[in-house]
Amino acid sequence: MNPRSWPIVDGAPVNPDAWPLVSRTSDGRTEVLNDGRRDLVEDSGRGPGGSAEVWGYEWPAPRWFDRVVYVPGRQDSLGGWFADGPRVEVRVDGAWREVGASLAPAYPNDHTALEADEYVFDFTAVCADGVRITGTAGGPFRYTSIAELEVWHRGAAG
Ligand SMILES: [Ca+2]
Repeated sequence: MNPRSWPIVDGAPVNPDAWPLVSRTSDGRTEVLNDGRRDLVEDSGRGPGGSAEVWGYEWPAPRWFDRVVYVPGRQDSLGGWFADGPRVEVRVDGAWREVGASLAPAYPNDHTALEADEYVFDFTAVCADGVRITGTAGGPFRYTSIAELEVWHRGAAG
């Protein structure tokens, strides 16, 4: 897969050379994560499962960012949401660690989580070469879904 260009809405785009980092996908369309569209979705409905869900990116070199926007997939009563989390983790010097982030709106950890247009995680700026949201898959079919994952550097002090 080729690196994707990053949609520029405002602020500084930090993903011009982002590579997808995912645990499993239904259809292998990882480009859905940062194609700038919210009408195409991917999910983790097939594959081995059983471990933490991961949707994220890695970059060839560290960069600063302070916001992650997660756009969930379609509404579905069988799955697509996180039963816990999702948490934002970053990779610094090869190790993943959770960042303390504010989240708006609050994530309900049930099927109503898919009703929100987006979830915005804000945190003190970090310099990392990877970012991901992670948690346990919810619903009877145990999968999560995604339409877009944006990473921004708003320039907050860090
Ligand atoms: Ca998309």
